[in-house]
Amino acid sequence: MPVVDAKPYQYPFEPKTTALVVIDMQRDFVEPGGFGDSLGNDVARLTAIVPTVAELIGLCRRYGIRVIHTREAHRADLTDCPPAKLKRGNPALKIGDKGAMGRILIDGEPGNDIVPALAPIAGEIVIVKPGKGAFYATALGDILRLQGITHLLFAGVTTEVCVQTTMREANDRGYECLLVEDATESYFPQFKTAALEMIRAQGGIIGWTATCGEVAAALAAR
Ligand code: TIU
Repeated sequence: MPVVDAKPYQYPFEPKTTALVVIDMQRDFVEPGGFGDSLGNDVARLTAIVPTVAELIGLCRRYGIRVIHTREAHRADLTDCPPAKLKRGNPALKIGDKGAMGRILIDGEPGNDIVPALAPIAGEIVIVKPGKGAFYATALGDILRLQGITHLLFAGVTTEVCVQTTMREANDRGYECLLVEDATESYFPQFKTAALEMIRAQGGIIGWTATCGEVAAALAAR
């Protein structure tokens, strides 16, 4: 069985019962003109991790680890968007407004797509989620249970918002969770550092962290 030299201690996992969850690697967060940009963020930090996320996805595909993608998205009529979420942050462009890549954070709009370099392939599940967590109001929990998944590797953006929320949801549901450190990013470097530290503190209170290279080494050595 592969064993990752992770923090705070070793993380053994069986590829057949493990899934990689790639959170919200969408143009809306990673490219200029999307939702992240409209909230006043510099998206360059997020764009920079695309090659590492691509490497991790390729690795998982090669070793038979199921790859699941998520997208944060709302229905065109916004009936699944709480008014509080719509108003929050007083953004330059609100959810549903027309931006440079179509309507902001709306399912089916160009900006809502996963970036081309990380596009899902046939057979990979895409979870469309209205919240920050991927378990809220989605079929993710049922899918993982039916597929016999017990271990989850996490990548994507942003570390302290959708990634951490989903990892906490997964931890409460009994999954053994590992966040791939260099395949996740935040608009705020200090928030990424803090999120990684709080996840693995107290003996891995939420889960483990390791680099993409450390996951690759575990898979190569098994
Ligand atoms: N704003 C921010 O940091 N993140 C989000 O709104 N969504 C996700 O993290 N995907």
